[in-house]
Amino acid sequence: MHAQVPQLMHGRVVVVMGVANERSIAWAIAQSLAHAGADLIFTYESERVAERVQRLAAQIERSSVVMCNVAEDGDIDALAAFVRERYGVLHGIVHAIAYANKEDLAGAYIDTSRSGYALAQDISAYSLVAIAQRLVPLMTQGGAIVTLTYLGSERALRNYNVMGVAKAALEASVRYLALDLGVRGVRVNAVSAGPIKTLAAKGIADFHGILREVEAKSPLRRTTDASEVGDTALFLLSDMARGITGEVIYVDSGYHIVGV
Ligand code: NAD
Ligand code: IMJ
Repeated sequence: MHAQVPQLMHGRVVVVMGVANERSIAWAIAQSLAHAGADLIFTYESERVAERVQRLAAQIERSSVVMCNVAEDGDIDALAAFVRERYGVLHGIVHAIAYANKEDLAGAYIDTSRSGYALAQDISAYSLVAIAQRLVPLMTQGGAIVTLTYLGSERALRNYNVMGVAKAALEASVRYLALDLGVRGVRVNAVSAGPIKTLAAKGIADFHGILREVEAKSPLRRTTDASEVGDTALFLLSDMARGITGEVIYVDSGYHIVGV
């Protein structure tokens, strides 16, 4: 399947943040990167998922695993120290992390608390800045950063609420980071994925109905597969995308272009 893009990432070191299980979009991105020859560093949120991520990473040659809760500056400092000591250089970062309180992802946006708003922004948007601050100094040969976003950043989508506002901040952050980092040869882009049944989609009201809507209305008449997101992230992290920065690329079967 990946025969057309052999070793696009040979000799490239990439940090992949956000694998929780085999359904995670970050895991699909890791598959694409591994097939293209990249060296991968997986980070995981907490001891709760440690064993699962270590078991998954063991399936991939040339990989290592580090704990990193992005709410903790010290954890990100430790990640940077690990990458510096073990690899000496970094070429790519995959940021596939989001979190909001469950109660803020249902009902009315107007009910969002100050602390719920701050939490969603901190984990889902500010974390990209905190990570770039500490890891970009290791991108001494240039590099690329890819994050994950969703259509709820620009359309008011039922229940997405505080996450939509955090994703709007994340996308704006992609543009400002791209402006900062271009002179260093570091590109920053986002992939806006269509709905995919992952842990982050569990318990979302009528997720099944949302998937059916994409099947019915999108130009490609089907839902998004995580492997499609993986291959687009690979493209953005590779030299094939050397002219692209500050951009949001949609991998959503074309759903977002369709009018009523
Ligand atoms: P997922 O639950 O597998 O991944 C989310 C990850 O965020 C998990 O690995 C979790 O451990 C991590 N995380 C949460 N808080 C963290 C913290 N404090 N420190 C470190 N890691 C933390 O679900 P996913 O769908 O693969 O989500 C990945 C990204 O894709 C998210 O940014 C999400 O918003 C985005 N996205 C998902 C969809 C979808 O439909 N699933 C669509 C578009 C965009
Ligand atoms: C999430 C909420 C509401 C509607 C949603 C989603 N739709 C989709 C998602 C339509 C596709 C998934 N998504 C794009 C996300 O970014 C999810 C983020 C998320 C999910 C949870 C669930 C469990 C929890 N906190 C969360 N924080 C962020 O406790």
